[in-house]
Amino acid sequence: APRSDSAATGDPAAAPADSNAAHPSAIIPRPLQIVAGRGSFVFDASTPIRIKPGQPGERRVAEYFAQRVQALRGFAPAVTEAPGGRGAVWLNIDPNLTIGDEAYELDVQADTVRLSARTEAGLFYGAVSLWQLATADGGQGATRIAAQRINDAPAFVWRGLMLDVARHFRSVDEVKAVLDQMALHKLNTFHWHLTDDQGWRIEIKQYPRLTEVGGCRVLAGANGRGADGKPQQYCGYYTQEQIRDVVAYAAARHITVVPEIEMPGHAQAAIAAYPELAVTDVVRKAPRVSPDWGVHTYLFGVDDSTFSFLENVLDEVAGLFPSKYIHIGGDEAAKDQWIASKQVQAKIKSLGLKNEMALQSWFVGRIGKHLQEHDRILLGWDEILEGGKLPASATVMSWRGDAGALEAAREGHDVVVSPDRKLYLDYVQSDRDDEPSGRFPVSTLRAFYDFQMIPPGLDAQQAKHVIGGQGNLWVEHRRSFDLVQKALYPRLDALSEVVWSPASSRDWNDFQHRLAPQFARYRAQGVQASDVAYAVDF
Ligand code: TNX
Repeated sequence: APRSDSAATGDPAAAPADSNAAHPSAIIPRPLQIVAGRGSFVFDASTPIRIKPGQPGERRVAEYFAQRVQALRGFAPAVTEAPGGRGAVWLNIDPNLTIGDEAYELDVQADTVRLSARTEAGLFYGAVSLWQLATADGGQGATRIAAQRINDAPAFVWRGLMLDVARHFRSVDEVKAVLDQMALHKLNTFHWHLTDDQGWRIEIKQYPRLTEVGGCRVLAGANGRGADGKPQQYCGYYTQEQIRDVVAYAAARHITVVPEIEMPGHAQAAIAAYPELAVTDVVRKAPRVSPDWGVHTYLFGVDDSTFSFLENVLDEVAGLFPSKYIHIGGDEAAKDQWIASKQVQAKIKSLGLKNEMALQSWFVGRIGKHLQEHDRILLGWDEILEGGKLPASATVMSWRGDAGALEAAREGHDVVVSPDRKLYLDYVQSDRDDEPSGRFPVSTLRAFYDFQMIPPGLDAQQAKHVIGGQGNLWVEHRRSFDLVQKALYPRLDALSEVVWSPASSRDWNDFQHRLAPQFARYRAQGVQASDVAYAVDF
């Protein structure tokens, strides 16, 4: 957007006239309630952010806000504990407020802005909203924010995004860039898909081969050979120090990182590293880490030594991730190897179980018990419901349509909805020629936006078990970070509104208007959003 020199100097008298007029509230996700006021607040380089003395929570939020403002408007407002004065932005954490954990109140008037919350998280979300209002014109220097009063609180406590880093590895900086955007969309749960057939991406001190061997794969395509005829090997994993760094970076943005360690299926990379973990009377030689995607046959065995391995891994994982949930996968465990194994069949018999499905249920129960000893909650894909009774505290992530969500909620389990086709981010967004590769059919921004969080068929009591939703980005088709970003944005905007805003307040037309300033923000931040999706839906 063009800017005048006087605006860039931050002189309030010369500040642009109501630049927000076209977007009276350029906030995504849409707040619960907005009441328009009169006039506008001049926000410029001389606007102080006032906090109370001895309030580290207010200071952290103020400094985060000031940095975000600097990145887009080119000036960093001063954070001060000095009282009094007009023309300031006041931050206030007040434990006596009677609003929700993540709620905030933002009151923009012509002479002051007051932002209040009961918790630091609430204040953080209010600051994100204020930042969006203050950056709606896409320009630099001084701006004006239309007077308004906002009351806001999220509809769901689990507002998630899953990133698969197993099929294609992403660096720590790239993961942090995704966390930055999650925070600016008020998403609070990052589900990190760390292991799969195509790669084991987390350092486990007791089992170094998991990353030495399991962290490398030969890429499929051209028989996995490069121009020189040699196999094209590529490796990547996170050290435990890097994991701690990412967890802290996320926590500073009010995001919990939930790790996923896949079992009993999607285990080929682990078995390539330690073939003794396999069903050893069926798998007689170590496979290689899968160069190809699809559903593979390698399953963990079910003898005590394999459980010791899994428990040791989970113990290290629990030490790295403070999240109360630990995701154990559970999806797509084709039972062929268990069926073919005499050892496994003998185990099924000795446990008095009916079949392989029941064995998987027993497996999940055993791991759940171990996690419970660490005071953690087992989370898994909806297959964990099959074959027997799931431990009461286990939480289900439903992906195969609504069926898993309905069953879980009816049985009294908490459930996070993330149905394939609806909230998956690996589908293409258009059928245009310049659409990057991805899965078919087309999943448009509009379809994403129209998603209904509560599957039809639940009564009010059961519906309370739907604790939230999440978008899942699988990356079989997304080898580069550019492609990852184009898959994420702007569908992340739609997702954030689906999980934060009540269904009754969602409005597609209004959302489209708010996307225009959002694209300006993406451009200013160097985020590679997909303008294909934007163009198609407009
Ligand atoms: C199924 S969704 C999977 C993933 C794949 C995805 C897309 C789910 C729980 N499992 O392993 O990446 O399809 O191909």
